[in-house]
Amino acid sequence: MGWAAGMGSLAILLAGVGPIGATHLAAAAGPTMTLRAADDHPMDYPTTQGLKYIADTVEKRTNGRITIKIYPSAQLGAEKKTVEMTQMGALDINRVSVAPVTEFVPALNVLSLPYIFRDEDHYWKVLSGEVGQALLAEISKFRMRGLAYYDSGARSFYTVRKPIRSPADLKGLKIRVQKARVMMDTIEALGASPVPMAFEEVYSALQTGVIDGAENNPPSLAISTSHWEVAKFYSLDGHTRVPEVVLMSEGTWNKLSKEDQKVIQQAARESVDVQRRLWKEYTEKAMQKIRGKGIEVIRVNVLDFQKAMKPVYDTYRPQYGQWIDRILAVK
Ligand code: GTR
Repeated sequence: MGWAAGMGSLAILLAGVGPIGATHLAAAAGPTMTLRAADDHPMDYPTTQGLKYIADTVEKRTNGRITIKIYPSAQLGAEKKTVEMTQMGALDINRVSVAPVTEFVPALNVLSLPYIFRDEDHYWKVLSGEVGQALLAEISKFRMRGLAYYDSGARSFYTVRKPIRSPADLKGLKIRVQKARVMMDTIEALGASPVPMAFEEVYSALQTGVIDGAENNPPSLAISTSHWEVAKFYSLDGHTRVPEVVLMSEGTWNKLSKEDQKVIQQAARESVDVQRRLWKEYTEKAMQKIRGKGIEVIRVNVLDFQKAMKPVYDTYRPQYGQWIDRILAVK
C-alpha cells in the first residue's frame, strides 16, 4: 500500500470513531452508530430485557461506538408493521413473535403449527439445533436476519364469559389471533371464528365484546397486559409454542463490518440465556397473579384439542412436510 492510500484509510477511520480517543482505536475502530430496536412488551419484560442485554453488551464490547436504543411497548408500531419496517431498513433490530413473521417467511409456519412440539425440551432442542438454525437461515432470503429465538412458552385460550373446557366450547366464539394465516387456520379447526388484530387492541376488544376471547402465554396475559382484568377463564390447552425471534434488517447487517457483525451476533446468542431465565420467573409470577386475581384456571384434556387440529396438518403438510418431519424427528 502506498503512503497516500494508507493515510487516506486512516483518515476515514479517524473520522468514524468520533469522540473516542486514538488510544482506543484498535478496539473501537469502525463507524459510530446508533441502532433502533423495537419490542411490543414493556421494558421489564423478558424479551425486552433480552434486547437490553444485547444493547449493553454491544455498547461495552465496541467501547461505546455502537449504541442500541430500545423502543418498548410497541412505540414504533404493531408487530406486522415493525416487521415491514425491518425489511425496508427503517428499523434495525426487532423482537417479535414468529407468528406475524410467517406472513413474510413462509417456512416459519412450521414453528407455529399446533402441538408441533412435544414439550418444552423438544421445543428447545429443535430451536437450538440444526432445524431451528436452518429456519433462522430462511429469514435471510427475505431481507432480514434471524439473530436468535427467545422463549414464549405455550399459548392457551382465555375467555370473558364462556369457559373453554373442551374443543366443543369454542364453537362459534370470536377469538382474537395474531396477524398470521396459520393462527387463523388453528382457530378455525376448532370451530371458532378467528379475528386477526394487533396485540395493542385486544384489551378494548375483550371489554367491548368485539371478541369473546384471545390466546396467549401467562406473562402476556397477566404481566405485559391487563387482559386478566376482563378475561376470567384461562384454559391451559397449550395449542401452540410459537417462539419469539430477534430480527435484524439486512440493510443494517450489510452496513456493519465483519467484526461488528460478530459482536452483535454473539451478544444476541448470549442474550438467549438471560431471556430464558427471566421467562421462567415471569411465567411463575404470572400464574400466581392469575390465580390470585381469581381467574379460573382450567385443566383441559389436551389430547382432545390435539385431535381437532388434524385439518391444520392436512393444509400445511403438502407444502411443509419435510420441515414438519425434521422437527418431529428431533428426539
Ligand atoms: C406475545 C408476544 C408478542 C405478541 C403477542 C400477540 O406472546 O410476545 O410479541 O406477538 O403475543 O399475541 O400479539
